[in-house]
Amino acid sequence: MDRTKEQARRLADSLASRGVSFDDAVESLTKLQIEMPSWAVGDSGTRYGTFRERGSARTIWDKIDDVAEIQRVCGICGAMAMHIAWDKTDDGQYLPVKRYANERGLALGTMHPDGFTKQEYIYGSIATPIGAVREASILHYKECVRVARELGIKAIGMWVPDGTNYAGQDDLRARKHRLTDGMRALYDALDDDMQLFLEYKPFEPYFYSTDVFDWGMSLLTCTKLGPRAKVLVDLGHHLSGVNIEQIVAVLMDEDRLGAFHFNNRKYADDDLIVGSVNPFELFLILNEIVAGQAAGLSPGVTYMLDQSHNIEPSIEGILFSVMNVHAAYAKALAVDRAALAEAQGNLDVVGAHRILKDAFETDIAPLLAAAREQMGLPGADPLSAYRDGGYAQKIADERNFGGMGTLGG
Ligand code: PSV
Ligand code: MN
Repeated sequence: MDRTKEQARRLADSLASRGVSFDDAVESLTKLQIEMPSWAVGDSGTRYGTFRERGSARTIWDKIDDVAEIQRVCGICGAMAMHIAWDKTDDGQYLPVKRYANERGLALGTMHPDGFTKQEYIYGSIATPIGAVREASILHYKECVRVARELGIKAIGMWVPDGTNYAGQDDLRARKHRLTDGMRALYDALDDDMQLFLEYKPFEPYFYSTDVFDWGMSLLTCTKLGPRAKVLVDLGHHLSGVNIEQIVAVLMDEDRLGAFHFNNRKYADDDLIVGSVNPFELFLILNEIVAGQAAGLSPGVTYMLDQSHNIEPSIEGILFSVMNVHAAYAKALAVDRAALAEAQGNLDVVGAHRILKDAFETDIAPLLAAAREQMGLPGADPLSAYRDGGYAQKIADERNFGGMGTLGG
């Protein structure tokens, strides 16, 4: 037996002793889907500036090509999430976009409306005191729903970027009412088979208050709207020390966990490669999902990346992120659930904690390799397959964007 097969056999035995089937775990790994945000493959930056990347996507067509390449080597990224600020087409036509994506084996994923790119949003979009801006925001939401319908998209991912910068600037309760009324207008515009994912964020672009500041505010608003309004958890949108996995557990239990924006933070909304700062936290989040789903909760959670790749090549950053989520998910599948429940029942604090650590430290490479083989991917390591495939060179050659300053070109 060769070394790889021997490693797989040993892992299968170890998993079996935990009540986990190797084949079932592989099957689950092939079924995971992570939507790629169109905005992660173009150039992005900070408020201090944007570094340009050789070969970065310039148009919606480039973005689709890049996601198709990501899907070629990862196999679990079959949809591109859209943002109708940045993906707006000049002629308002979106069917050609859908056709182009479908021809490359991709679907179009969650639709994100705008609320921050225009001058009129200076005091906010839907919670602003200015009635005309609120009305324009509602028209924009309705247009996004119309486009979603045309493209077969079933979810709107709503980040309300509104807030205030100074105490006393606006009436906080009045803002809450404007927010709820605006979200109701959006919710009511949805078709019966569409969902609304409401994202929260404690600060930025405003720094005194934001209108949907945490998961509680998002949940409260969703509860008022109806059962198809659910909370979107962006991993970067928490203050230091917040226990995100507990938020996930509570939302699942309430049937209000809608979607994730994966990324990692060290200080604020850093939008770094997910799993790069705190892989144990990522594992614990996925562990809650696996545990909840085993209990029949939130079967249809939508996963997306929401990252900015400012110094690393975007596609490489995205690939490594997808690999990190896939690995964390594999480890979450490797938890001995019966032993964990028993340890918890026995008040065995260290024993219970150790069961999670054992799963986290399990070498799950054979599971991922088997899943990737089953999906017919070019290799067991997506990043290496990408580097070997020549796509980076191809887009660097083809996408002439007029020079990169001191880097030449
Ligand atoms: C805001 O920080 C956010 O997380 C929202 O999801 C936006 O749509 C996205 O980032 C794009 O920057
Ligand atoms: Mn986000």
